[in-house]
Amino acid sequence: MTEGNFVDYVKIYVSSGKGGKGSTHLHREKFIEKGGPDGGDGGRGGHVYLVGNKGLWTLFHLKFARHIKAGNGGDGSGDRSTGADGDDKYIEVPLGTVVKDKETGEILFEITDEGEKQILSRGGKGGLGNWHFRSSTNQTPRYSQPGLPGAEMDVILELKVLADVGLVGFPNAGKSTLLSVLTSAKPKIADYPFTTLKPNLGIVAYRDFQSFVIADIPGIIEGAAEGKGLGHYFLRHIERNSTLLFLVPVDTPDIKGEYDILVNELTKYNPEMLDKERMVVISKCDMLDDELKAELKTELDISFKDVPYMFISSVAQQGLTELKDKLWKMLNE
Ligand SMILES: Nc1nc2c(ncn2[C@@H]2O[C@H](COP(=O)(O)OP(=O)(O)OP(=O)(O)O)[C@@H](O)[C@H]2O)c(=O)[nH]1
Ligand SMILES: [Mg+2]
Repeated sequence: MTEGNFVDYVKIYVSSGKGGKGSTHLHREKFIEKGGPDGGDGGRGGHVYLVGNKGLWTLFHLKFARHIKAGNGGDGSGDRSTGADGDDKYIEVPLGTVVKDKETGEILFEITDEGEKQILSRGGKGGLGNWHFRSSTNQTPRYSQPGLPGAEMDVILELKVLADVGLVGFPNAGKSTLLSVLTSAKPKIADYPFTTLKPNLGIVAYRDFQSFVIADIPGIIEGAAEGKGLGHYFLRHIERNSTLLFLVPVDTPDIKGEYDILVNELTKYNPEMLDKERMVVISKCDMLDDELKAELKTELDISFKDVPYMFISSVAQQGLTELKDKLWKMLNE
């Protein structure tokens, strides 16, 4: 995935197909002088459907799909033949996609299950052919119904649950590096603050074909709530995550102090952020030898009494399996 693949909101315009015309046809055959009406019905216009796909995690694939249009129904014809139905369109969306009418803001429905199919825009009905209108008083009706028009609408698709785990940390803490070693995402990594400007998502493949999603967001600094750094508006991307992973580099002079600043900024953004499961990861621990690590551990055991913490190194690949195991446990508790 590339920089900024985190799309949880798209506007699209959909239109279903119009129904085909019913046919006004009179039967003709050699030696039969007066054939009856035999005009067939028009086919129905194509529907536009939304379909749940658990392999999708964002609405990124729809970012540039401005107009999605289903096919028109075919016209009916003689010999009572019905026109073909218009081609249906299937829009695949991640589970947790909420559909709203753009005009009214009304929630239309939500896709929550794999393979769940709902009609977003219904195709117009095909018209009836003249065959239907024959009667005792009119043996040869010369009229039929036109097809009904399709429906057009602007809709908003919004994703409720984007990622399971959100990474929180100061700039340069190693968030993007961690994402790159846990997932196949390739975010930009560099030795300067604010390398990440837009959120990135990655999928962690876990044992037995399970998976969960991690979101890497820009770094947060003290005063973010007042607009310092990149501000904190992008916290909305992790607002709905169930678990927050706080990253503090091992060479930070006051590890607990930095963690407290992060927690404080999150609280200022939305106090409910603190209701989530939390874990602290001390990153870049390859910079520390075992002796120093043991010393630090004694200190941190006291500072982090109420929240679990662990050491990792993305570069030296230390603690990564343990981290995945712990996250998986937290997510499934
Ligand atoms: N020694 C060491 N360096 C690391 C480790 N992880 C990341 N780094 C380095 O730390 C620097 C910052 O890494 P990033 O992953 O870009 O940090 P970030 O938290 O995403 O930074 P922003 O996007 O600016 O918020 C880079 O130079 C990385 O190479 C690690 O495990 N060990
Ligand atoms: Mg980054």
